[in-house]
Amino acid sequence: MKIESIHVHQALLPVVGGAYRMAQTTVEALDSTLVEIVTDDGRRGWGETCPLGPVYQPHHALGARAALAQIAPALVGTDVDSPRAVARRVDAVLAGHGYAKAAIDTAVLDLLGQHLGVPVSTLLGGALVDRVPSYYSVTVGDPEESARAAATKVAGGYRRVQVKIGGRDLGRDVATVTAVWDAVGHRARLAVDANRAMTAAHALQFDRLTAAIPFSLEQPCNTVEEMESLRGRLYHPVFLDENTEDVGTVLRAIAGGTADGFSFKVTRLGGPSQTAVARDLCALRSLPHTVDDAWGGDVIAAACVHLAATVDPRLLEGTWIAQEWIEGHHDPDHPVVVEDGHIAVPQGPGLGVCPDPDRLTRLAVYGA
Ligand code: 0XW
Ligand code: MG
Repeated sequence: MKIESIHVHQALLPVVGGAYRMAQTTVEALDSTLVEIVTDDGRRGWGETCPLGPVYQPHHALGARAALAQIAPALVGTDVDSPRAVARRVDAVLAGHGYAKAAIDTAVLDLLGQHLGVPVSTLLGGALVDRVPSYYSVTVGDPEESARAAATKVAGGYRRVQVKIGGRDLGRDVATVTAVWDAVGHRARLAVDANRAMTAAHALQFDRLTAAIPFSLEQPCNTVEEMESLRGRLYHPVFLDENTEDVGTVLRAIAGGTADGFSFKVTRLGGPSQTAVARDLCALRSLPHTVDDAWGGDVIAAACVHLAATVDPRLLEGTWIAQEWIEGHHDPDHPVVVEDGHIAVPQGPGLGVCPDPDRLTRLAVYGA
């Protein structure tokens, strides 16, 4: 199976409800990049990368497309032999830019799955479940509004709620988390995500003021060094999200005891193959983690769910997908959706989703 051409598409994804609010940034529409690899035997494999705007992490849509313009010509005419072999070719023409390479890795897994007649979950280690738990993310808001949203979602089947905080008075964050806890209590597991907005001093104060509420504190501070400075000083377990920019950082955090868990973003780690390595490192130390991405449509959602299905259910915190915040689907025939707080693992060989190119804007074609 040889790569005949690589098509790069764009999908603009306006946020349902107008805005998604986090501590330091609010996004109103997301710019997703889809990669379609066409092989000489007529197969089409898909990948997707959709940074959450340009400041959530050091990724942006134009950067992804520039990286793909560098990579794609070098892949045309080469074999789709294994994800590792393709990754070596990709790494030989561009250093870094794992979030763009992630779309290539996903498309290669899709093609190999189709070729072998197995789902991507099988290529990643084998699905242990046929549906995975999702979690709901309550954006930064006032206490009553946040408590109401959390209670509604828990009543709808979600068993984990992430509450966004930060970028405002500490008292409001304490009040918000307290209100959510009062509303859902032990009916859901809580995560509190400051998306890097706190100083270490604020994180310590917030931690003490909420000591009686069980939750994991996700990425309160900006840098790995600040996060390391919190080690052993918090009541709450601490999760790393934005800092996990590659598997090496995950390894360092595990070895150094910096994190009690992780919120993995599949594209940030370089794709499903690299995230599977992070999954295995976590399994060695019984560390819980999510398997999700920052944003995007059915393709990245399917990739996340396939990988999440291979995680020891005891360690899987859930898979967040952007579906509730997006109008429509790349593949209306096989939409990836949350139902009853869970997401079914897509069926069939490969990813099990195939976008309709008419719903996308073709930006570039490399090869025939
Ligand atoms: C809740 N998420 C998975 C969705 C947004 O992309 C942010 C992210 C997070 O945990 O930071
Ligand atoms: Mg997070």
